[in-house]
Amino acid sequence: MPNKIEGHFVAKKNARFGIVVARWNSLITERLLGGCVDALVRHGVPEDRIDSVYVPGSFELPLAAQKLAASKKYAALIALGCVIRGGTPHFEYVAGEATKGLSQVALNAGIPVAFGVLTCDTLEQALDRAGAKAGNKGWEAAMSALEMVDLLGKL
Ligand code: DLZ
Repeated sequence: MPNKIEGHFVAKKNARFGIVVARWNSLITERLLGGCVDALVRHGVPEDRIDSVYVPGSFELPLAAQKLAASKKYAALIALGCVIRGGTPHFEYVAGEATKGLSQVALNAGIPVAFGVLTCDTLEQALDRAGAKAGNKGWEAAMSALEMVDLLGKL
């Protein structure tokens, strides 16, 4: 049997988490933030070890995440946003840049940057993924941050 190395959903002692939240579509992103904080706290992260930073829209998430990563204060970052398709190509640009930028921050800084950005066709789809029918993507992003912090500590 190969050695199996995996992360668990546990809060590392003294680990600090930074959440970057887009204000655009705040009806959704506030719910994502609620789910995200709830997941972290329920898994043992004290609230005073969680910082939330607000940016105007999802396009700005990577820059704020980069600045937080550079501070070296955080075990992981979690980016929360909601991009809803409209009648213009804005959707592709905003969602694409947020995705690329956030993954670059993670690779450059060497810390997990969980992707909690919804990319939906409609507000209804977004609501479903922000605490209604399809769970809460903010919660899921927090869980992946916890798992990755634990995993990286073992590698
Ligand atoms: C401009 C814009 C548009 C059209 N749509 C969204 C969206 O669905 N979700 C989101 O988070 N942000 C959107 N924005 C704002 C951009 O992310 C950005 O804040 C502005 O273009 C200013 O740089």
